[in-house]
Amino acid sequence: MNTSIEKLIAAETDATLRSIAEKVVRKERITPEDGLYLFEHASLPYVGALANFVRERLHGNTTYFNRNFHIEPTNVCVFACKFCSYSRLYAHREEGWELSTEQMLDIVKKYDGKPVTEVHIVGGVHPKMNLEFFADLIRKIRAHRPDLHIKGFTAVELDYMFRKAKKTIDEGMAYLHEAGLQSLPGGGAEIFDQEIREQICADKIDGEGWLAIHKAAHKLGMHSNATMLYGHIETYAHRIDHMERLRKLQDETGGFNTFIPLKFRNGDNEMSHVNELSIIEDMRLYAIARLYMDNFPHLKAYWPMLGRNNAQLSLSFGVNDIDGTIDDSTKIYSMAGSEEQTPAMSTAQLVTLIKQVKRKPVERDTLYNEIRDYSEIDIKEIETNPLLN
Ligand code: V47
Ligand code: SF4
Repeated sequence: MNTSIEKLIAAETDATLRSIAEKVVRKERITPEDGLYLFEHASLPYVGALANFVRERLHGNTTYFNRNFHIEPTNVCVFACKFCSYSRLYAHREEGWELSTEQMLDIVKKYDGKPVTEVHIVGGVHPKMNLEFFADLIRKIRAHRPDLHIKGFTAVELDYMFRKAKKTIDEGMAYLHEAGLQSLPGGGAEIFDQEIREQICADKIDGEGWLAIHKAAHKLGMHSNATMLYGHIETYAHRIDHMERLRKLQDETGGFNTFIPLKFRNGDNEMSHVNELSIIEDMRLYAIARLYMDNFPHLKAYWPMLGRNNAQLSLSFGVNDIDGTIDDSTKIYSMAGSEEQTPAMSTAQLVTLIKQVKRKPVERDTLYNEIRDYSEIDIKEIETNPLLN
């Protein structure tokens, strides 16, 4: 056993915290009660060291990033989530944006010849952008750039599209998969507990509906991510309930790649009166998530939301993935008050960020196939070689 972990456990005076840590070391699953106990009683250094132990057992120092860009087709949305700073109601759609298929293809074409591997498509739920509209968009992107992995649409968008098209979840998912949709992002999950949902996002798909959409995608062999919006009005028990439901589905399907906690940002939305959490609480959450989500291979800190410095810090608290280059192609977080007002990082910047904390930067594709290990490549070479930067 790792002696520093043995010492950490031996020095702990709380017997419950000691027994939870022993389970982690033995690779035994921790229970919902254990998870709650960690949130209520564990210090940041304690859960941090344990999470780092698990992270290194799974991935060593490897820290993944990808080269990606987003397309946000619209911020017009039929829903009215209280935490959302980004959407504009359909009645006020003149204040928002609506991209045509041609405009979205122009965004894709901007990356011709550039070594991006993924396009992430997510936006508001616009009543006129239906299943056929998006199937057509996906087919056109694939025809133009077959090597680009298309990760698109939250379960909220999909649920709405399928209902409007009068398709079952299985039929709708198969239809988009056939058109070329390859995986699903993790958005829309928020907090599964219905009482919390009623207060923050009453009118959209419920937790069980979200899980059913991801299950249908997994059944087709597609992979997906899962998010959790934390740090608003939820309790520790709600976080555990959320992670437990995800862990159960993952036991069944194995289709999730990564778990992405999303910190609630309070800029310019109907929940602006709710204070944002401290960085200590953020890091404790990442660490406990790493310990709890034992069947999720990856834990991602999404830097446009957390800020690049905090994302870098999270690499010591269980996180092994910091998403991608983004290229200033998303507005969800800048509009919610994130310090990242124009989120874009070059490969050299991402690599530097990871190297500064003595981790190994590895570019991945959406499915975590390794594309390139950057640990031995000089930063100057990355900066000057257009294929690398
Ligand atoms: O579902 C909206 C969140 C999500 C706020 O799968 C907010 O790789 C914090 O799904 N404060 C959409 N969060 C983004 C998303 C995502 C992002 C990055 C990577 C992946 C992936 C998926 O954004 C929404 C909601 O939970 N969100 N407003 C806010 N004020
Ligand atoms: Fe619409 Fe998504 Fe914003 Fe909710 S979070 S209002 S579903 S864009």
